[in-house]
Amino acid sequence: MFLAGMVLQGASFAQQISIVPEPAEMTMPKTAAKYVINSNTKINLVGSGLEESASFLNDYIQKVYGFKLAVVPNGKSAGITLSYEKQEYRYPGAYRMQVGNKGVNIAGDNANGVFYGVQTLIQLLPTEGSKTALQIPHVNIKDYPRFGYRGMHLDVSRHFFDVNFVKKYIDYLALHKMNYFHWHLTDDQGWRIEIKKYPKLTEVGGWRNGTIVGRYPGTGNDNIRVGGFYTQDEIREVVKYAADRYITVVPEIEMPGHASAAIAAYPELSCFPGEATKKYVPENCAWAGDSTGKQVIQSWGVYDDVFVPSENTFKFLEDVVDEVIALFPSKYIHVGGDECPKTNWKRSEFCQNLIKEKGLKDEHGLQSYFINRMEKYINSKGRTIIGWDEILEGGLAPNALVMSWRGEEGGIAAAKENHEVIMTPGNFVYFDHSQTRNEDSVTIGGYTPLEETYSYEPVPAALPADKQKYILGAQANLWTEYIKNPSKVEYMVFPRMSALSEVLWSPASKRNWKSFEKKIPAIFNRYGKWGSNYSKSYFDLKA
Ligand code: TNX
Repeated sequence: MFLAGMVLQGASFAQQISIVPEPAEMTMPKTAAKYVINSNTKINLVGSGLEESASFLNDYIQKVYGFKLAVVPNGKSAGITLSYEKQEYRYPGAYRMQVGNKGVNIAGDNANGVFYGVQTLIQLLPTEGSKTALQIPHVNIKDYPRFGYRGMHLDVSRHFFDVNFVKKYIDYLALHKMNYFHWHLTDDQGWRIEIKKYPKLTEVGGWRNGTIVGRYPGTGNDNIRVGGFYTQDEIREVVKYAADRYITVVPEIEMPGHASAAIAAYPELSCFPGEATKKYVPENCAWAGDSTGKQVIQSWGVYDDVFVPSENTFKFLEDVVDEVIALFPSKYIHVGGDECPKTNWKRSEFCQNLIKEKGLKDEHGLQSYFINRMEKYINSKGRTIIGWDEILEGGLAPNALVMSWRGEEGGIAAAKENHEVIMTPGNFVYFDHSQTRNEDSVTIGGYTPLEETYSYEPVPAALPADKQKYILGAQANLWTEYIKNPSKVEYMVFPRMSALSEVLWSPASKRNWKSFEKKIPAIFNRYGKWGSNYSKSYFDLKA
């Protein structure tokens, strides 16, 4: 009986390896033997540049298990060894890992690969049992990413999230081997990045009355002043924090639409400054704007108040871009471009004259002119623009990368024109959609259950073989109209983010819903260890 129990335990343990995203290749020796990590275990660093990986592991063990390991540069003793080993793969981040009697060896193609090996090791740590003797199974892994762009977005405009939470969010990306954080910093309901040259952007544009009028009243934050912004020092701190985790932060500054917070601060950026000045004065609320009585809009949606394509606006945007570029080393600068109503451009004499003067076809041509001009400026600083798929309207800017959100059509069209593409189609990767039909909180609408996200294939079958290379990867977006605190962010992203990580990292041949399903209990245990909220709706669906 006892022996049979042991064998069974061994067999079931072997199946309990639940690494997400699933590694490219993994073999387990036929043994239930385990290597034990305890407070005497050392982390040996062989080579330079491995400190970040060691400290991420140490911080994790400290936080979850309450002890720390000694880090030994050029160490040779048994324990955990981090080192380098050349591996030829398309994207950075490949690593090999062996766990055996003598310990754990992680060899990365570069420091990023070692860091990903450490993430895998973290997922081998037990979520139950002893917290002082951590048993990990013997295993051999060879792993590398499928896509070069593995992204998550966070809208901090509709609701503001402070630096501490942004860092936590970045840690979630790191734990899932994701490498791009798209920071949606400006929108109609708030401007969140300090721009030294235009202080009113955050003094006025960073704050609003929390009461939401219109759709779903009562889902806001009551009749109080809400908002906030990041100082430039805080932005630098976040960029560094992300870089230490091999994550690039892509900033987004919305133009020409979704610009009414900026216009509340500087009405001259609108086609009709007089109207704008009046419009952003709130009525009947406890917090009624700054000393001039101005505040940003108090409802969700898309607004006619967009940037006027004047020389004054371009000067303003170039100044903003200068400060943004100095803060963010990212090759990519996101300029938005989505949902720009043409109402004001249609009724503005200035815009109509500009259309004639520049020989443009119509307002869509004007949108293209706007984005092209900003692209030229941003390219002159050595950076590439990203835009939402509406930037295809009226002609794509020559070097732009397209984020395809209204389905995949925009992405397919852009790739056919030899433009780089990141897929973010609403049906699969909009994490503001509900993940259950029994939703117990208000969401924006849409239904995107876990399996839907898991089934997503970023390279469309409709794309000719020679154009597939333009699909750099995919990203999930988290718009926060109905997400006003960190706990709801976690609830909306987990477990879908874990599913997405497998879409982006694991070889297509390794992606299997049935195997992923088996890992869900372990994934949930891990969220528990992180102290994170998550949606258990997957089990509702099964019930
Ligand atoms: C569309 S997706 C938007 C956002 C909203 C979102 C709500 C995109 C480029 N624009 O401004 O928050 O829908 O799902």
